[in-house]
Amino acid sequence: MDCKSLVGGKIGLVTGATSGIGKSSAVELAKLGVNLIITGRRDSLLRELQKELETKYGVKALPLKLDVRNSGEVDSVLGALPTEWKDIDILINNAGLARGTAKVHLNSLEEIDSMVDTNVKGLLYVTRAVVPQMVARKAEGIIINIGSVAGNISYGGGAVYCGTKAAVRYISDGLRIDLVDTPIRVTNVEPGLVETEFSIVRFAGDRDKAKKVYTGIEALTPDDIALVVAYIVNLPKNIQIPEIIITPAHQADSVHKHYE
Ligand code: NDP
Ligand code: 8X3
Repeated sequence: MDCKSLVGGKIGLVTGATSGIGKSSAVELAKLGVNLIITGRRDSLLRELQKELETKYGVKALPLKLDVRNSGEVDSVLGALPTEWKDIDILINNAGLARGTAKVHLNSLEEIDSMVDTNVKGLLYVTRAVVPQMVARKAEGIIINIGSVAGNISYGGGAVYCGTKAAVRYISDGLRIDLVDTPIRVTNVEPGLVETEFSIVRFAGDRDKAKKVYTGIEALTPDDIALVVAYIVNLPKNIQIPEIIITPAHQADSVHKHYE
């Protein structure tokens, strides 16, 4: 455990920990000595990560198969946590996705539902399952929502995704206001291009198409975002960062990017 950690021994919950930003964030938090509830739909990847966190970083990890779109599952799984895992202090609302690049009036119902249900409703379901116990315990909690630069400026072919991330930004702001009389801090982390499975999911498994998104530009890595997540989590308790935008050097916002 890092001896400068202010959060060693605390309990964190990361949604979407099977891949990308969520997985890297779990690793960085484990380096700070945080015991971790790791969630996602792909059970075998959760178990692999559990092993890595426990053996490499010496923290405890609890893998929980959880689809954030399913409110009943969120309530029953997170409502039945073993006693030693109930007092969650750190919540990383990360699970999310984009589907396709169709014009908004041509998006399929499945694309619309999966983005809205995961990125907006799922985040709200997890928040309502976790935050009340933080408030009741007067915990010095920290909530990080993974938004996006796409939530600040919309782009063609991404209206639904951008709309969901704008919602995440406004939900983060509202949550921060609702918790202003508590010690809990809320940060909306807004990354630009990060090379993860994100584009593979967006393009329904077409890896060549996904690769092109990051060809000619040095994208961020999920580890880059995880460093920022760990930095925020490990700040002294009087410091709150309401939002933070992180882009590669050659990206100015969700629209302006320079490809070599
Ligand atoms: P990945 O596809 O690599 O990871 C997405 C994670 O979300 C996976 O662990 C996946 O787990 C999980 N997830 C998706 N749907 C669900 C669901 N219904 N229930 C539970 N977990 C789910 O992408 P990223 O790491 O890039 O994405 C993480 C977050 O970062 C997302 O919110 C994304 O919008 C945001 N973001 C990404 C950027 C990028 O350029 N990559 C930029 C800005 C923001 P599983 O499939 O196992 O359920
Ligand atoms: C993903 C970043 O710019 O591809 O949230 O929309 S972007």
